[in-house]
Amino acid sequence: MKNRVLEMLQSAEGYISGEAISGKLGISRNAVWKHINKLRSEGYGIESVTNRGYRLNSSPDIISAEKIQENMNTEFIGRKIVYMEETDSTNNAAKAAADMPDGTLFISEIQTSGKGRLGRAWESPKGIGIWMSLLLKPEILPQDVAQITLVVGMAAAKGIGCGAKIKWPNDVVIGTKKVCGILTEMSAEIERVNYVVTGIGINVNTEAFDGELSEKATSLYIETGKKCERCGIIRAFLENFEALYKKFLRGGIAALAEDYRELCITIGKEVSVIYPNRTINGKAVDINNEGELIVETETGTVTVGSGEVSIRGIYGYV
Ligand code: BT5
Repeated sequence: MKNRVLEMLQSAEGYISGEAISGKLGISRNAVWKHINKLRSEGYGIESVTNRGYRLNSSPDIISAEKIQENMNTEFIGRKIVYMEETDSTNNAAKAAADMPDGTLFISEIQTSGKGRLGRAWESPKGIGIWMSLLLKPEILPQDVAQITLVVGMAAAKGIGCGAKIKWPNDVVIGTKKVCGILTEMSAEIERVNYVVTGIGINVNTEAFDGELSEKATSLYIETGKKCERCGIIRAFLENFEALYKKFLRGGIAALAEDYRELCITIGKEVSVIYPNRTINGKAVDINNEGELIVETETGTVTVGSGEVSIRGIYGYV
């Protein structure tokens, strides 16, 4: 019934009286008032004026499968969507439902235990970000799965817009700050991938970050001063991802290299490559066909796999 009240507010031009709503829906004025209050508590801005009635001024940024899929032009990516109000981690949710179809999207309003790489935590507050994971079933070798992170990074940078760039291998940044992180996991045997789960976290309407994160994290709201509608970004990501992923499955990273170089902020930069037990400095010059970073150092050229490293610009995070 609450949804029918909402529909009436949405289709009204201007004000609609409580009496008109109660008459049309066959409920009491008091019941209408209760539904209006419930909608307000969900974030709808509903004005009420004596003798005129109610008017819907603003709607909360709600995620729904329907809204994401509205006019979406993908074939299999995001065609099935599992929406959750809350979960520990959308990557875990996807792994627990790995029998679902290739391209299924898992998305949650809040993650209580969002994960970064190497056991790090990913802050995923309610309602203001995009916390989602794609379940993929590619016929590729396990050693090539890390390359999917690069494809996801490209789709995320394109979907986010605002001049977002990729910081190799798994960050998307605006300017010098991280707006999006990617965590790719898999289940595989030696020669065969069972499934891949790639998780994407995008800070959308975060107003400010606390502590350490205020130095290195940003959101679309912080960058643009405007609240953004999350479903549009998700749809743009899914459409970009499917196009890039199909190319990747046909021709590997080599098929995307040109586009990647344009989107990657790391290439051409002086970087520190931080391994668990040592750090090397040099200039990142390119990526190879395996998606590894080629770094020229004083003692020669090294290729860096995405596994256990962090990259820092010599002069800061990027
Ligand atoms: C990542 O790890 O950047 C991967 C993040 C993946 C998150 C998505 S959300 C949906 C899916 N479900 C999950 O549970 N995870 C995925 P890493 O490169 O290790 O970076 C982690 C570091 O980024 C942390 O140690 C913090 O310093 C920083 N960080 C944490 N939360 C952040 C946020 N919301 N925005 C920007 N930086 C953050």
